[in-house]
Amino acid sequence: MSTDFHQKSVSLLSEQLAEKGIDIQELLSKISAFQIAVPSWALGAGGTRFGRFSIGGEPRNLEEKLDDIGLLARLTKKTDAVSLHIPWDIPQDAQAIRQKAAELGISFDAMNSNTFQDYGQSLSYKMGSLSNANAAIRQQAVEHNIQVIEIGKSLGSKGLTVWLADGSNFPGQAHFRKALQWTEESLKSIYSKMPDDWKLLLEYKPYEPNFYHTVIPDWGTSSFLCRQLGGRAKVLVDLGHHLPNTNIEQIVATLMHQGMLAGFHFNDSKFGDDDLSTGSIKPYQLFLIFCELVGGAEENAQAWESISWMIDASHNTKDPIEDLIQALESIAQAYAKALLVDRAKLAQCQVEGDVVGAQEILQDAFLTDVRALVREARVRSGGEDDPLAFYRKEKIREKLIAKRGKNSQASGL
Ligand code: PSV
Ligand code: MN
Ligand code: MN
Repeated sequence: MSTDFHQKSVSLLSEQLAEKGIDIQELLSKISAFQIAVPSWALGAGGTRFGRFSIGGEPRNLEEKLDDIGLLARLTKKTDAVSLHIPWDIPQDAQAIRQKAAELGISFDAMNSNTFQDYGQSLSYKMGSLSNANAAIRQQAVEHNIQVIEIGKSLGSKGLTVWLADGSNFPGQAHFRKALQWTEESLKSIYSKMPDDWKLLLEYKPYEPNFYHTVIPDWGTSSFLCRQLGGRAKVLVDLGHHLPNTNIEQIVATLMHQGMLAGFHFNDSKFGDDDLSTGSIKPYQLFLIFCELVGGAEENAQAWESISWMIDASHNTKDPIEDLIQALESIAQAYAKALLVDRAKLAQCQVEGDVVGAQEILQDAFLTDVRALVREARVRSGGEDDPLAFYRKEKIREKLIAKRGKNSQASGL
């Protein structure tokens, strides 16, 4: 798009919004300030249990993962942090990694522990980790999480994200209450080792890899466990961790009402934990989630700054960097649209029982084309006007393949 055409689009939108009493400058600064962390494991090709197709030029180590995120940061100005997964991303020299990240303008978001795979540790997690009926296995899983905290401390991270694959495949395999009790005790041991300025983000997921029962299947169980730990433990909402048709925006509102929302793992899905690009399947749902977030923060349910933002995606078919550019753009668009909602009028419609009016207000915001706004915010922050076009024009993937090889494989899923 030409610069001239872009400027005309911004002026037109600015005029339209001014008529509604919305100041475009304030919108631009909010959009620019909003940053979303990228997970280290999204930079390589993911896979399914049937196969994995290499994209070529995948980062071969943590340094190269940082390079890719640095590139994303430079092009999009929508991310300034990476979320690491241990043991996939154990730094050989934490000081040097911290230094490199700082040079790229990247900080370390929440650290992720991994007790859902065996990677050479002495006891197997096949039958679970923090909830395992065997105390020695629980202890090993606790120690792993403490090790992750230590690594995070050395990098300047301020959070630990825990996702448990624990559960059972068949009735009778596990004792529901004991498994929950053991999980609570294990989490308490981990929480007690967390620095005072850290937060613990506890994920939930209804099924997979276990298909009969999962120890932390829903937000209620996660919230219950967090409450047993203390004020710095909160619930992490991964958009893919819900049964089809779940009203996720209501869950967000309920958690904010309790001050229990830790943050997000953004992705999208058609069926389950599909980890598809955010906004590619259900953009209206993403917008409604942001409406709750913006409304909840404005009405002081929970401060905007207390919420962590992260992508959690996996790519079997797309170039991961292109996918992340698209995801960051979709998230920014959903946020921008939610900022356009006339909340005072909406509240009025709710009082008057004006269902049609309420729907019109939401759809008016959702159907506003905010692409010029998001682009303008990015350009003003020093990013590329069209990051995807730039990435393709500069043949960045080809250059990465030339440097890292056709069959390089990033550690991760
Ligand atoms: C599990 O499905 C999950 O969403 C958790 O966040 C993990 O840490 C992540 O995927 C990567 O395996
Ligand atoms: Mn997740
Ligand atoms: Mn997931």
